[in-house]
Amino acid sequence: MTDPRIASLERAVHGLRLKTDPADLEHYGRDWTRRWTPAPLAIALPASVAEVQAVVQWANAEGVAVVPSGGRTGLSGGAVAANGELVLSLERMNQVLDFNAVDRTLTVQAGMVLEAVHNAALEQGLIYPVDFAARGSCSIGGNIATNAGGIRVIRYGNTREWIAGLKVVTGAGEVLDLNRALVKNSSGYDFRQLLVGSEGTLGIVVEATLRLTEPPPPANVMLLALPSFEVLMQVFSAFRARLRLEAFEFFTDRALGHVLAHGAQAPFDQVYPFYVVTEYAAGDDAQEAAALAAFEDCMTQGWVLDGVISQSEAQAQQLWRLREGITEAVARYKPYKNDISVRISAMPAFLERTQALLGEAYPDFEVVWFGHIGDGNLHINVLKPDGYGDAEFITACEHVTKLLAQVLSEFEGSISAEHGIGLVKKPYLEGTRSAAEIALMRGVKQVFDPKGLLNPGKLFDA
Ligand code: 2HG
Ligand code: ZN
Repeated sequence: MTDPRIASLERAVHGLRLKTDPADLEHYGRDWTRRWTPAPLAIALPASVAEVQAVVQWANAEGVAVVPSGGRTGLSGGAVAANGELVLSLERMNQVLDFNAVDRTLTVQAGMVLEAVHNAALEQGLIYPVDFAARGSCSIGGNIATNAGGIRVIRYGNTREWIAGLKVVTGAGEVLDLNRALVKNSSGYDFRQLLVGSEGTLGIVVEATLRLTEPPPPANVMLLALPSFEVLMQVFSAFRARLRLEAFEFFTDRALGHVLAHGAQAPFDQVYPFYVVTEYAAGDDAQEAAALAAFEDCMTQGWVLDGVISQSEAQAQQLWRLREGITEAVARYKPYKNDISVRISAMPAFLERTQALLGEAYPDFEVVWFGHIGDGNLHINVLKPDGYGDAEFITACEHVTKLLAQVLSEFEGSISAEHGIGLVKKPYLEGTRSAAEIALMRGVKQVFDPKGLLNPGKLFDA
């Protein structure tokens, strides 16, 4: 029997597209975490801001929880609907609304896929520079909701730097047009930035005005082989001192092993313990010479053992695949993911402590390290061994995450660098944010979403 609330929603929002097939409930009720069993009430697919607002107003009248939904590529359970919530998918709202050449802004609907945003910017001779491996599936609204980072943060910063304006529907059902693409606006609280990274708990992003910038100079990609963790920061400093870095990413031999097993081409004839893939401006002879000099200095110091420089766009992509393919290559092991950050300067000491902690804590589990070393952001994926039940494995990993959270709190780092808190990291929020901050977050939630209907249970419990 159909839930009477669905008929009520259909009456309240005339013409709203709804999906209730079991396959759709399953598809839209989960994200890339794959940990929770999806169980949404229904999927609403509004086509306009007015429809989003009407759905939220209906949800307030009926007391129905709403989970905003983009590409659902999140890794923290922020878009999971496992408790009879209404999923509000923005996927039909995926158009460019405006390009302004003078302001250098692109206004888009929230359901637009990141790659389509990139292409729309390129058509205007400009770039939207936030980029990561999920570009073909994630949506700009989801990127904004999590303040997504990625592989070019080192040069361009996180999503929040690129948001000139936001249109949102609050939990109370009001439409707010925030900042309206002003460059300067010193008129009180900046709700636009408050909404960025709020994980769908305060409002639903429906439109965004994005800042664009000029394309970078031609770049080369270099893959470096390193003997140890200890030299990572030295290599980073040596390269950053000489080059305009667009990216500086690292991964371990284990990570590479999984990507090769998944079909990528081996970069060297032999195996090394650690690798860095870096992209840097190489538009002229001086820049190319600087890159070679940085490489040679690091070789002389013994910090780098081997290297390859891309000779073509295709080879650059092959080298990038070694780093960007890791998440997909390890997915079949249902990894437990940590996405942590410390100040860049604290990285060497933190790495040492964490390596020792994980070595002791996980003698039986394979741990795959990679990440955005230039941003102080590490991804630590723990792979589930055969023979372990899902629940048993997660319990073991959560125990270690508690220890890791303690180390992070000593280092004044963050339990979520760029993936968000969602459901997965909720138990550890106190290690990263003070009690006073969390109390204020609850207060803010109460103001924007008085009935607590937007993405309930994400970030913190009611
Ligand atoms: C990346 O940097 C993503 O590739 C995913 O943030 C990280 O799978 C992960 O743990
Ligand atoms: Zn990442």
